[in-house]
Amino acid sequence: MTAVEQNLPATEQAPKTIYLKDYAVPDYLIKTTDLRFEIYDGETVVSAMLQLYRNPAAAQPATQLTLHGANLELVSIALNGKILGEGDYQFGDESITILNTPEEFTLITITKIKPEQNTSLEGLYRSRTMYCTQCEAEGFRKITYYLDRPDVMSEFTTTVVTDKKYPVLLSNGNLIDQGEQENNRHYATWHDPFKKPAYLFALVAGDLSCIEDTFTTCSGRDVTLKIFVEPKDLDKCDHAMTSLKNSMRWDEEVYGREYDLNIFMIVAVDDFNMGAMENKGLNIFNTSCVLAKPETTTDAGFQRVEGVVAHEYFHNWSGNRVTCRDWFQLSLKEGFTVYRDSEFSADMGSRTVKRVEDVTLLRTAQFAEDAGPMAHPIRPESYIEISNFYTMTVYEKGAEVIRMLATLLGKENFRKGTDLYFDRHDGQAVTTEDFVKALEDASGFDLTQFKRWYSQAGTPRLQITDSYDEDAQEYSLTIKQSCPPTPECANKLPFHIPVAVGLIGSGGDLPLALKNAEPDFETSDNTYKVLELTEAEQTFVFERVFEKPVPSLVRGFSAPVKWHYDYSQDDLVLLMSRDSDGFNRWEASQQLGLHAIQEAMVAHQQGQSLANWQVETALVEAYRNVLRDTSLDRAMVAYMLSLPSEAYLSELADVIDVEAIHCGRAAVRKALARALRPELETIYRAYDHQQTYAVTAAAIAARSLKNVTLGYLMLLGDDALIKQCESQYRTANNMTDVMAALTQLVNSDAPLAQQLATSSLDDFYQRWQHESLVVNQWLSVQAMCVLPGTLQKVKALQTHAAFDGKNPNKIRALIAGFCASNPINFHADAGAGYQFLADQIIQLNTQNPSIASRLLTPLTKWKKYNSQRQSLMKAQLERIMAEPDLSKDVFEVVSKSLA
Ligand code: B3K
Ligand code: ZN
Repeated sequence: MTAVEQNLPATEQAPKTIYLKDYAVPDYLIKTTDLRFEIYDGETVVSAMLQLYRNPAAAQPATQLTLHGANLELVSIALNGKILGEGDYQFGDESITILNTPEEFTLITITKIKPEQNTSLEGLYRSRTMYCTQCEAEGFRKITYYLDRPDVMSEFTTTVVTDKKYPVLLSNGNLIDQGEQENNRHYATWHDPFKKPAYLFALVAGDLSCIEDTFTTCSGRDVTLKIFVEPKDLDKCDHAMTSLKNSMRWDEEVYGREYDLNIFMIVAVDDFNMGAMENKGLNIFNTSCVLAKPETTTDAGFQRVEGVVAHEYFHNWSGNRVTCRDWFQLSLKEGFTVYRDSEFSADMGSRTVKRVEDVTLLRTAQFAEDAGPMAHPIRPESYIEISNFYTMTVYEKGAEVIRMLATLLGKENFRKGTDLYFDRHDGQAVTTEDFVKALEDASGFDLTQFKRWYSQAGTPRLQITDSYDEDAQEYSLTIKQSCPPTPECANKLPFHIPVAVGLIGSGGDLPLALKNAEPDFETSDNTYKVLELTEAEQTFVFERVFEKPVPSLVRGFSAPVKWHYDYSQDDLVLLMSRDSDGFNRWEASQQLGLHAIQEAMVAHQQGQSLANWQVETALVEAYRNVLRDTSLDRAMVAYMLSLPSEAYLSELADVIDVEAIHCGRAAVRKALARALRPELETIYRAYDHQQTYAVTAAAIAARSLKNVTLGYLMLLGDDALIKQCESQYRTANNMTDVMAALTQLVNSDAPLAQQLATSSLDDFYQRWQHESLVVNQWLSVQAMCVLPGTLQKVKALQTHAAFDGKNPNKIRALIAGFCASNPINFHADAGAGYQFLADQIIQLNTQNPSIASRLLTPLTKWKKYNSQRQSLMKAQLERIMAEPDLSKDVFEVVSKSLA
């Protein structure tokens, strides 16, 4: 029963929904914000002096002011120097309203907060030895009374006063004063010359060490760069610093964006709800996204550091200089910035590999979100709790939407558009409409229809058919688009979709001449064409096609869609070896693999044993060719060899058959391992395990392929191979190879592997127990073990010294590792996994609502399972729903899932 159904008094009723259509400009604006933080053990006193004035753009001159505020103890409040009494203001739900406010005034509030007790990790809180903040989206209201909305931008001056046991005192902007006080205390004052919304405010106080460097900007200014960490982590900052400098240079070269302050700081904290935060001049990072060194960090970890450092740095322009008018516009900064960081990573490493990784994430996690109860457009129309909308859709699909704009406009026009956008809106809080308008104005393109990508949720489907007229030498592609209904909209209008294509003939790519088309001046490559699909159904005719081609469709995944064309196995084998689009070679390998797995799944569903499952010779030969093709990028070989994941197979299914997916996929992998053993062993043996570790694209690629082959070989259960794997675990000089070997030992059911897994896990913990981020890897490898009995182990690990139920990284490693990344075990044992997850949510609901709500994701998918699982999952959602004091975060996700 919901709060509404229970007839509760108004204050306890269901939390209220906020709508985009209700947006109104703020009544007051804040010229300057002067903050003073007196931090004492157990309590912090915050004094805020705000210069307020009526917003000339408001519909009517306001005579009262409502400020946001949550969990604050008000000490005093004064308007223009006069202390206000109880009749001068009223408290509301997370707010205070000051009555009879004049045109312009100074408001001074003094409040007390308790950072030590703040387990939500929003606002000012304590992480291990330091104090830090997280204000986006609405955390600033937990610090002081304020207009905590992004369209109120103010100039901040911040003084932090603490005991000297916290020697480092930081905030946004430039240090303008510092000094000593009585009682062994000291202070620092920072001033940020750039107006900003409160969500970009940051403060740090702690005993921190730093590495320092400088960057000379394109106009010749020297910028000091500092990365602050706990002293023990000082040896793990170099990669982040290099990534930062590369990002700064790249943003100058690719977008013409120069950094604007004389100092840029990053602080790493252990307890952090997400990856990092782009506070002006003072980024605060989860340690997992800053710290990296070969002995402790995997290649994926190194790449994550590079990507997140770049992402947060790029926000300085896409987010900070030009910010969001309201939170419905979140994708304005997030989609654009993800697109920017993804292009940066593509330029730093391998473009095709990065694209494969991004698309894999998109079509497992984002497509699943689009198909579930929380589906929303990249610009949502409503929300209950904005924290729930930092989603795959807003971020990753948002980035795909920007990518499509770049594809449609072409490189030059896109850059003209972004230049105009930054120039026109510098210092403003704007909307996605403003962004698109700038691109239209700069390029002359009409993006009216394209804007449906911002307002319609759901993943469009493309049904593609073709015909070849040999006499006319014409080849036609007919594309039909549709989009399934989502909670906010049943009938979708056609999208404007760029469909990049090529045609493959017997000698490779064919030249493309589109019938009745304007000559294309921009592309020099006449074998690649972007078709613009705008109708529900459209036919594109190519002329002078001298042989029947195999189409290479949606090249580079040019649009976030699910597409289907009826390829034969031979077509796919051809594309896999001959397509000039590297992404589509991989795509063909995935479709081949998918067919093979689906066959095995059917056999499993029919009760056949998969013990000696065989795959078709053509498939084996296709993979053999890939393994032998030394011209191919090793990373691409690794990805081609990695069959579609269980998550992707689940996303594709109408009803998810957990066991069939797991067993079918495993059977195909094992069949390939048996058939390709000599080639796999050759690659594995050829790898030089003693070479010096490097994080170059080539070295990462070589490790990745070697470890994929190890994964296949370990399926054979052969003692010699198992010993080889254990030897890799023991002797590797880097964490990528150590973890790869450990993962294989842990997941193999061969008795020898199990025995070695136990000893290796013990050894690993002994060795790394003092490195928190490494311990997280140890937790997740166990949580993700596919063998039976994992839930019991996870429960036991919750009481292990390695686990800390308050630390989001540990929760993600152990709890999410099991519930979100171990389907075969999460869905086993008559719902024990579901109950376990619900227990965790109930516990976290009050402690850290935003983490609780994120953890819920696997249960929200309940309608995709068979009826028995559906009822077990639903029962747990209902159990959560019945809890008293449900946070807005959890309430929104559970109620929408049950609707
Ligand atoms: N902007 C932050 C995310 C804040 C999430 C608040 N719940 C990090 C980022 O996207 O760069
Ligand atoms: Zn971001």
